[in-house]
Amino acid sequence: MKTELKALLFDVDGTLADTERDGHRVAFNAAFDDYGTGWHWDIELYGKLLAVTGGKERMKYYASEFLHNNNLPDNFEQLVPELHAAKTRHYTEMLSAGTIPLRPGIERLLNEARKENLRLAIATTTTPDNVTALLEHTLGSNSLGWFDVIAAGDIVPAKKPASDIYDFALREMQLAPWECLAFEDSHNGILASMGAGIPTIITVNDYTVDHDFNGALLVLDTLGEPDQPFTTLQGKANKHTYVDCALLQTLYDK
Ligand code: XBP
Ligand code: MG
Repeated sequence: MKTELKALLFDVDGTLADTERDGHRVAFNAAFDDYGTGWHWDIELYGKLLAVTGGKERMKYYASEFLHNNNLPDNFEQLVPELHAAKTRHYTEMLSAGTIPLRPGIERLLNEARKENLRLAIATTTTPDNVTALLEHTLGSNSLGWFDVIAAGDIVPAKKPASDIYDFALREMQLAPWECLAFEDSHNGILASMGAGIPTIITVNDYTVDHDFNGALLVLDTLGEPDQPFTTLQGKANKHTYVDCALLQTLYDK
């Protein structure tokens, strides 16, 4: 059966923007300070905590694996959603100050894909407000309408590495996985996208450069720009130096 590339599905954190180290991590620490927990997640520790996706889930993982449930406030279970709401406030304020830009090539590729009538979607673990704030403050509020579906946060039972969020986005778009390409940055991300059956392109960041991306169509340092070529870490991009729709079509046709 002849198939056609119809849609691009994007992860957010680490893929659209480098949000973790200087965004989410800083916002978590600000929330911990607000509540006087005495916790601080430094850059190295945060890298370990990224093993678990989702902010609430990450705090629980920290409590059980790093604090070993010692010195936890009695009301910890109730405190987690409150801390998370405070963290979301800090994070979205940071985004509205314009401190976190999109990664190279993202804006260019989204614009080109729209011209080529490729459909767009978001499939992320992060809270919906965080996605809205990132898009509004980087691409403008109209950009929310560029995406057929913004699948985010707690709308599915299981977060990445489960494939649920991608399965949800595919259902909403009424597309089969082989009609799409996904963009991810992490091992948990590619487990989710490929778990849903979607061929996946990876752009790494400092936290994910050593992750296992077995099965990826291509692993790059960034999507690149005409004057800022990408470096290929896995797979073949032939003569291409930045990701555009022509390269995506070549990868898809393989
Ligand atoms: C992103 C995440 C998110 C953010 C925090 O994973 O793990 O949890 O770190 O977001 P992915 P919230 O890029 O694979 O979707 O605090 O809003 O949950
Ligand atoms: Mg990610």
